[in-house]
Amino acid sequence: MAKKPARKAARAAAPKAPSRKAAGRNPAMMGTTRAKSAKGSQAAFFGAPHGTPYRTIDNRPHAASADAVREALKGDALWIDHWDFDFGSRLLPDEGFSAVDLGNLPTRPKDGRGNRRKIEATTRAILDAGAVPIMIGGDDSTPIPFLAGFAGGPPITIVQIDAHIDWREEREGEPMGFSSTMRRASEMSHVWRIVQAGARGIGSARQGEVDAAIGWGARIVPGTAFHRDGVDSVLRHIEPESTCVISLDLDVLDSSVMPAVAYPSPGGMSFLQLTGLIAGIAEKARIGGFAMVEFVAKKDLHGTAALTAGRVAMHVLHHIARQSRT
Ligand SMILES: [Mn+2]
Repeated sequence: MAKKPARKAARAAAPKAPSRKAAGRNPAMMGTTRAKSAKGSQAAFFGAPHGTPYRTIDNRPHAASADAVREALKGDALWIDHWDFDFGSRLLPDEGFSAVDLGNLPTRPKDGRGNRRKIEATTRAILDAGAVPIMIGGDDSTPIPFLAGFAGGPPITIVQIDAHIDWREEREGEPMGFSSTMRRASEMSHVWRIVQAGARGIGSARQGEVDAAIGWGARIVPGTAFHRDGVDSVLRHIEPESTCVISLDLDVLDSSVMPAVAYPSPGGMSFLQLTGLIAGIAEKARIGGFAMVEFVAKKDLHGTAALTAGRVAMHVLHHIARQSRT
């Protein structure tokens, strides 16, 4: 067992270090420094532990997601200047790019309205600072205010990568919950197109929801089509040079690689398929925002799922860094 550091001695040796409370219990996200605003940076992470709850579904299991990802990447972060073989380069460039971690929003499990206000305001503030917002939820209701925060900017294409299409008008009388994410997004005037990749199995959608999505013009590429036709089955729906906001529900990954979600199911994407899709989007268009949701830390087996989720986020950060230099 490792010897515990002598806390009093450490404090005495570094009297000017910020308190543990001020610094946050967890490390900053890999590739970032902690900050209070996104000013002067090109990308900004924040955690959104809770969104809009359903009366009968506990949203608290998602609250630790961002911290679990920060923790899982702690080891890699020490080697951030090493060669990253996924890219054939270093993960991030030497200079000309900086990303910050704004920490976790002070959301509360049952305060849907307040949580939405905080998420939307934070997203907007990051965009106003000229940076790309990166949110780690929370359940899949957290992207609703995240996407709302893009109002007033250029039209966006949402690329929703998810095992479920989330087009319910309401569920349990709640219209802002995680089964209604794309339905609410479709009502936002700045949302120009919705592309939905990876739907599989049975979810909250019935035929009526599928008809509504197709009727609106959502481009739905189910998992079966994605597995058959590859990344191009999705990329063909993305206009060159468009601004894409990626809304990733981690349950799109196969349950064997991502058991740590609320609703794991078989037949999903591999890590390489997902990161290949993200690379394809970054090559053809511009990543204007990224939300990653539905992680459940206590269902993680050995921290491997948190590392998988973290590496997906690092892939996104890599592409954002590249696009901000061109
Ligand atoms: Mn889902």
